[in-house]
Amino acid sequence: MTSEPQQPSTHGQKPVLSGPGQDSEFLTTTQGAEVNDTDHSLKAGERGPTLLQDHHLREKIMHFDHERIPERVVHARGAGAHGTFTSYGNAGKLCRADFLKPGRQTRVFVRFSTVVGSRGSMDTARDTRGFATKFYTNEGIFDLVGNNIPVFFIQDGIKFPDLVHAAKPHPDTEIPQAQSAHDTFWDFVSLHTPAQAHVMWQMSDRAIPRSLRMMEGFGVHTFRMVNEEGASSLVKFHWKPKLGVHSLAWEESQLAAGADPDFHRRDLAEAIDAGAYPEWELGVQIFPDDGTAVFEGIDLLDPTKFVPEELAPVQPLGKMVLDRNPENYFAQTEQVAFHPGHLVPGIDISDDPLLQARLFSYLDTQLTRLGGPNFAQIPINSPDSPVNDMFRDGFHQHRVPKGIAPYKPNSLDGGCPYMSQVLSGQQPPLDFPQPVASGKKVRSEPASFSDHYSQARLFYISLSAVERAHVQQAYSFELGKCTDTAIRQRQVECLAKIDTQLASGVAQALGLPAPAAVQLDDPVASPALSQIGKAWPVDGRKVGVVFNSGNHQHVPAIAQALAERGMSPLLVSASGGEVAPDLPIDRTYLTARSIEFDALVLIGPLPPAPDAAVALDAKAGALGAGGVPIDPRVALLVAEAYRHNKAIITLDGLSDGLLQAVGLEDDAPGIELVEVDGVADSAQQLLSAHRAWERFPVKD
Ligand code: HDD
Repeated sequence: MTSEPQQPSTHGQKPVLSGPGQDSEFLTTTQGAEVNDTDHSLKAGERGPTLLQDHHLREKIMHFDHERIPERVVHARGAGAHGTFTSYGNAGKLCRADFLKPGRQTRVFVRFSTVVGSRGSMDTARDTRGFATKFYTNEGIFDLVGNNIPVFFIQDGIKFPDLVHAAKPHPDTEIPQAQSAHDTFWDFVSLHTPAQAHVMWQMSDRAIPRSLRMMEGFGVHTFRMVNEEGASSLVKFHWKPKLGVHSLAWEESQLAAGADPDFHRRDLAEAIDAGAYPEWELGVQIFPDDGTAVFEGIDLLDPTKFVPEELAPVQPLGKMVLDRNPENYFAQTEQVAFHPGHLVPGIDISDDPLLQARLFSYLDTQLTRLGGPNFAQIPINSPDSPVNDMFRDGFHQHRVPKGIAPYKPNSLDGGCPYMSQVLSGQQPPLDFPQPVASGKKVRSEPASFSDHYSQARLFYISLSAVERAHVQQAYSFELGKCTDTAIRQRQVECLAKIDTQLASGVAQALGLPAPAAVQLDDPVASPALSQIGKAWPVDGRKVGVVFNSGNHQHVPAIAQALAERGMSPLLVSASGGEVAPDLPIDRTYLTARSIEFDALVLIGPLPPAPDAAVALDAKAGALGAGGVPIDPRVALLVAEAYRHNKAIITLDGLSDGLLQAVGLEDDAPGIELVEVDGVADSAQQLLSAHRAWERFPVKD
């Protein structure tokens, strides 16, 4: 290794990157002393032992040894982004929070996450996704710490360690990573049946999102909103993505786990870089606060229950746009600390026993994770509003508080700081004076908490046939990975209480007898729960334009037309380089995999297999024109896109017969043969439905 040339000191110049910890032009120790060699340790002679007196060596290694902090016990794997929330200004009658007033714009930071996997696990695991938003309002931080599924596994926070111990890898082998397809998970959820509703969502396509940009978010619990007059309503929070809710195919999510474990975080970062800023509307379902906390027979304090949108429509309150990637993963995405108890005046909690336990857990966990009680001083956690908390000292104290009387009441610091009401006079109290039920101390739950199946059924019957087929496959896969027959059997019996056909289909896949039929209710379906059958914007959708070195003349026009409609064209050819100045080839046949593309545009003739080594990788032995084998990597790319119901567009006169050559039908749904100037229209129209679901019809 060679040293960088040592330059003479020219004090006073600004370094290229400047800021706290980066404000010297020269490398220094943490004590600010300049360093003139960071490549060689100080030794007693060139071939001699290293000297303990080398402070730079010791300090550098000491800091490196402590670079890692404990990962989150759950939600360890995440991706974040900065953005802005703009209020629609229509919450006046409902909520006094300042950030919901007309014209308010509030800085936000969002962290999306998987739940079960370690920090380095794959993005595309079948799992619930965390959707946590920090609003830096001018009345303090408001954290909305939700998930992409509106119901939870358990009803009481005291069960959280049991749930997480069951879902995490087995404690003896630490296998499997980031998966629920194993004995302990299914052992727990088949015994602790309040989990059945959440597990139903988890076995649906919701648990394998196509993109973090295409997920709904839910506050899950019922919260309280209080207006200027002190009147209270109960609410449930919803995030609605502008791009709609879309998912991967199960096989895609497994392929991505190997081919691109960073699939979701890459998608988010690239979309923001490309200016395809993800957007969500924040909305609330509103329920009267009549003292019952029950709406249309649904217990609003039971976090395993949701309220169908048809019964309580989601009222939009504002829009969030994420338009800036984090500057530093560790400083921001890793160190951000959320807490459901970070609330602002006008937003309050309910008596949901899961929420109550969370209020303790999130502060507590940061003490270990962020090393002490001063984590609110870490820049990503600092409020934009003024702070005067009277807290003193502790690990990692960055403030230098003045005065001698950090206690109340005091006269020595002029009685400062004052209490909020003293300054604002007329405001209603910050704590909502909710009447509290009196009674005996008990460890029990209300009778309404004992319905564990009706909402799992409601969700299932609201899905389209193809979505229900995916659910059945997911249960069959996951239980197929369980080794204990009694656990499989028990879960199939739970399914019989949800849907007879589902239970018998899964039983058949597992080679188990169909469970005894159970009398089931016929709830009214909630069409809002299905992801299929609507048209959505195509912003940031990735279209692979596949061609061969010799046939690129139409590529610039096609790429431009796709980009003009907001899609992201990715050019794929036999080898790297440029198609035109500033139009690089993004992927080669070696680096491309079908999972990355929402649609393919194929420009023939596609190339023959280049050599025997590549042919060895072949999964499809397709023949091109004249009986020459087509490059098997391209054949595989096209075959996978076809199998995953993706749009495939071929060019009239250029790609005729190409699909048949790789053994596929060129008149199947979602396959179009068009002129060059029709490619973008065709891609937009096909992608607006996400996938060509009719390609492989499923019996209803
Ligand atoms: Fe939790 C993290 C969401 C129940 C204890 N949770 C965490 C994160 C999300 C959620 C999105 C990641 C935040 C981030 O990105 O840093 N959790 C939920 C939802 C729940 C829920 C929607 C139910 C409705 N959680 C829950 C319970 C407990 C916890 C019942 C404990 C009693 N959750 C934690 C935690 C974590 C956490 C251990 C890990 C890291 C952290 O808090 O900061 O305290």
